Amino acid sequence: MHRRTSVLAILALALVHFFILPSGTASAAGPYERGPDPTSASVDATRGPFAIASTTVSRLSASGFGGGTIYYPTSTAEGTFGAVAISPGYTASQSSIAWLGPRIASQGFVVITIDTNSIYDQPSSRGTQLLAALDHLTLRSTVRTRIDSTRLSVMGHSMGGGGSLEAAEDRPTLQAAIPLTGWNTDKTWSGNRVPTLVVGAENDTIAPVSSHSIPFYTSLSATYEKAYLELNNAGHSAPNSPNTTIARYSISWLKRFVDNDTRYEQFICGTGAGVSTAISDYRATCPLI
Ligand code: 856
Repeated sequence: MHRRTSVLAILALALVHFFILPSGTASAAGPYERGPDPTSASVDATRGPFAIASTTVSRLSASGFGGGTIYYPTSTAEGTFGAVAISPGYTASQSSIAWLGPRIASQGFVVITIDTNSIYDQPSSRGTQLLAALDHLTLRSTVRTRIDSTRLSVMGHSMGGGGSLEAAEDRPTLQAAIPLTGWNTDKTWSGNRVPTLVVGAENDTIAPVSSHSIPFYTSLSATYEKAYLELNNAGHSAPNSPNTTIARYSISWLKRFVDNDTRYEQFICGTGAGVSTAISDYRATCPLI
């Protein structure tokens, strides 16, 4: 190749991988960033930019949890993805939190919604089962090669949310935890080092924010990233159907802490963060530590 042509080719290649800043210096995008630059509309959307597929994990094939459904981006063009395991609440099955599977996977995560061994399992057991589901994802699942096993996270509803706090405290290498209207008799989570977004519902009478989500949030160490999102006028079952506010803040939290994607910080700590008629309270460790 002519020297002038090869210089141009190298410049063009560099531009694919680097952003040119106003200062004239170039900086690499985070290596785990996936998908296009987000917008307020894209974090609210019912589907993200990735095409997805799903595969079933039968109860018989599962070890340490009750089986589930894996939702995953079909593309392998951007490398591996972070992963999320999600537990339902007391007496509920994965169907109760199914909407979160495709909603989060289409933003660029491998997601497993689980059934628990028993629908009566308590939060500590649900925490252990979330970790077993992550182990299944990374070690045994048919999609294991699509997953970055160093970038894992947990979510759950009610007793499943209480379980997500248990899982985070038990496995501090997790990158994010999101209890959704979480329920747990344990209100002391100062030992949790995992960036945690606590989502409460203002009118919840099963896990009242005054005795669950707010004490959870307050007990978390300010040494680690945390946020409290309270859904205005909402009840305990808000996480059981598609909810734009839950999606927006959960996706942003997972992107920021599982993918180390600072493009999403605007939705956690920007001027508009927590400002909505759908939000009755919002607190976070802003600016992020
Ligand atoms: C949907 C958690 C004393 O505790 C309760 O009454 C209670 C009820 C329900 C849940 C829960 O996980 O609900 C999610 O089943 C605690």
